[in-house]
Amino acid sequence: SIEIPRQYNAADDLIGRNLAAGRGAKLAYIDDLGSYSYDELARRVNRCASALRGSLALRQEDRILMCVHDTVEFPTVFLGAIKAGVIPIAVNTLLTAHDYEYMLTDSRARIAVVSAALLPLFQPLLGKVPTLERIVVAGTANPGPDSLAALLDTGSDQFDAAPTLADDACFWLYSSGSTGAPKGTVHIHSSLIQTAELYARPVIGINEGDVVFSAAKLFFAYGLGNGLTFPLAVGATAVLMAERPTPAAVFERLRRHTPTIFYGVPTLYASMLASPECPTRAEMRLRACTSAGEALPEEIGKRWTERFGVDILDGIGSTEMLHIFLSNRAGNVRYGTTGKPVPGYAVRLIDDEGKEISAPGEPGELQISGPTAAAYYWNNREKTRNTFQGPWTRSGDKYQMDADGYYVYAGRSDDMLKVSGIYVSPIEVESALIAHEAVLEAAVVGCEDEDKLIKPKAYIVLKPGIAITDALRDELKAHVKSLLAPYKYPRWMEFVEELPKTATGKIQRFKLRAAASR
Ligand code: 3SK
Repeated sequence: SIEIPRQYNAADDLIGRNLAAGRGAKLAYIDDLGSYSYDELARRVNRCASALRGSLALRQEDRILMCVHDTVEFPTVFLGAIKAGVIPIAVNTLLTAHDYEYMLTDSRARIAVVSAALLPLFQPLLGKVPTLERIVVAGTANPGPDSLAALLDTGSDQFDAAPTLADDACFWLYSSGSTGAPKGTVHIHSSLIQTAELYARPVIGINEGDVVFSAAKLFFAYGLGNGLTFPLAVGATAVLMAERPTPAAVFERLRRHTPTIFYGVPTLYASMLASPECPTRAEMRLRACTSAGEALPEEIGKRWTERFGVDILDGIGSTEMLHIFLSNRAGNVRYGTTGKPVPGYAVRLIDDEGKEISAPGEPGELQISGPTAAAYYWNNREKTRNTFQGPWTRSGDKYQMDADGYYVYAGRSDDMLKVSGIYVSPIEVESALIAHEAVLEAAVVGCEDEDKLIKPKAYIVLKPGIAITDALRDELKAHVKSLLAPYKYPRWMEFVEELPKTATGKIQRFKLRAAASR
């Protein structure tokens, strides 16, 4: 790991190093509405920091929740808060009002900064969540008194960073598990720059000449590194896109901005390759691509390299470790594996008896040790103790090592599914299905689609007398989408007479997983 002074502010470092290097006039961001130099970003961050501490009267260590699409407003608020010593909590923009109510209540964030399109989900929470004092609206075409633009107008171009320490809480991300509520994962100031120095610089080879584009959004730990920490750490330029990363939207940015580094997830790479609209090799100037979120199928990787002449560096990270700790390397890519440990991190595989596995081919739980581990889960001692065990962080992923030291994904230790790179709890989907009047019981497992990527499949026992029709299938899918974030809905439904169960009535998911994979 790199040396970080005891008094250290992550935002001050990420912005200040570019001004000190004379990059003030260089472009830091390009979003859907414009381009912003490092000088302009620094001004916005200072204005935000001074407005948070000034007109909003926030104190050091207060929290603000951010539900913000990928525009320059994201780095403005995220870094502005950090510079002010205020703790930003960046949350997934695809969730429900119920999820946001939980996160606001759990975190006791005093302010929510919310993209205009998401305001209807948050407005009813003002008054309902007692600790929420105000909603600031980002990305509005008509900036009113509650807008981020108006708030920034109250701030100053100059702001001295709050006297934070390297070990102080800096920002949170929420991480979900198979049971229980999402956990506020508390990261410290020193971690952001460490992810850039340990992974992005040596593994991707990012430098100030790069133009980077991440289809993974900034609210994910993966996207946050890709589109904020890494480019700012080296003075590169990042392209931001507010809309959903459909192949068409991504192609448009690849053609318009010709990034040199592209960061995606396997589902997106598969659908890009399947699209007739995909740009040609000659239209692009990619020199590096990365994938994370779920294991990249070998076939997708090979087809990408064949088509574009550039490898995808598949890796794995976690919200808890902040970014990638195991990755393939340029010139040494072995598709179908997640590569080898990133220097600066140690990994080990632990068997069911708690013993470390040393032989190749034996699967065990992957545990990681490295300087970017989160400090703890907010208000959750039990889960903190279970996940963060001394220097080791448990991943919940099973891996095995091959004879050459490459790590190969072998599934989850819990029941969680990774769908397009986002965790989905099968239990949550089952509860939503059971809430429908036609459903008696339901069990959800992962099933591979035609690209070998996991999607939720539901096995459903209907109440007596309910007929199986296409209309019922559509209704059940719509019902799940109305209760949960839409990406969680079951892509397939199989109606069964009964679910396989143990003598004590526990659903035997392994039998359903085996059935789903046939
Ligand atoms: O899902 C991953 O592999 C990942 C990668 C980088 C940062 C965070 C995550 C969850």
